[in-house]
Amino acid sequence: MINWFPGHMNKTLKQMQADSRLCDCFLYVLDARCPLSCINPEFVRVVGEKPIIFILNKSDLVEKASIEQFKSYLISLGHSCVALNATISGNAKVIISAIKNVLRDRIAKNQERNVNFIFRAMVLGIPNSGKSTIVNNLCGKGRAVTGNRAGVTRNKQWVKVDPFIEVMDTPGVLLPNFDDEDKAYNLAITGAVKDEVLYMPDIALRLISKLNTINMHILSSKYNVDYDESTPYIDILNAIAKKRGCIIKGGEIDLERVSKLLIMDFRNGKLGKICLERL
Ligand SMILES: Nc1nc2c(ncn2[C@@H]2O[C@H](COP(=O)(O)OP(=O)(O)OP(=O)(O)O)[C@@H](O)[C@H]2O)c(=O)[nH]1
Ligand SMILES: [Mg+2]
Repeated sequence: MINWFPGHMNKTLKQMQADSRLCDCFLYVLDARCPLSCINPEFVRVVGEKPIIFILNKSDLVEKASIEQFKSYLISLGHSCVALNATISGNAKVIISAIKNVLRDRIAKNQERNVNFIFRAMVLGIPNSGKSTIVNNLCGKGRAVTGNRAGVTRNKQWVKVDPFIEVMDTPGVLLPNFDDEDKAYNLAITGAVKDEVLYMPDIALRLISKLNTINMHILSSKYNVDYDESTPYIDILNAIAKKRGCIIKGGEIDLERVSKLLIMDFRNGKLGKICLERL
């Protein structure tokens, strides 16, 4: 697969490492459609030994059973974890409770000594996982710029979300290389990688393969196309193109357009609540 780790991400990581000294805990945002693919080994150096609260974001796009499985798994590793749909105003309050819970001993000590102290949490994760949406939800204002594509946040910013808590939004950082091609495809499918650097038909074919493994009927019922276990994925994509009028002059299939259509339908939840990973 292509090399997609842009140079500016190294600079971002260095900055995050420097800023992390000021932080008391980390809000590690995972896309609930592929939580394991969102774990970035580079973040170990940023987080160190400090507490992590994993946020299974975009949980509205995933079936409940998967959310519960991943939540139990992350908790079993000794971390905190909350599931979230950050697009609904007020939902992120659970994060404030989670921060207060992981820092409860330090908060109690401060109260004993009657000192006011600001605790700081850094929001980190791969691009497009919803970090800025979470920050906006936490402060109730459009403070952080968001967008449904990778690489929206460029600069760091501290935002007060509670009398005693500030959070910092950070730009998304991808894994510098992939030993696991499947994880790379999950990130491409869910929109963590800029679409401009991807060959969309390649991503669409992999999505078809994954969806058929999960449930053979997802695509047939959504697009009203016929196929079985032995149908080549490209034929399924062509059949969807015909049904949706993705045809160019001369009757040829518009592969790029049908690929984008399928991927966008998945990203927007139009194919149902689907997790791409199993534990
Ligand atoms: N369905 C759904 N969409 C979400 C959720 N959270 C965020 N989004 C959408 O995901 C897209 C990306 O959100 P951002 O908050 O910009 O993501 P980010 O992690 O800050 O991205 P970068 O700054 O590029 O790293 C936006 O279109 C959001 O509306 C969620 O819980 N559910
Ligand atoms: Mg952002």
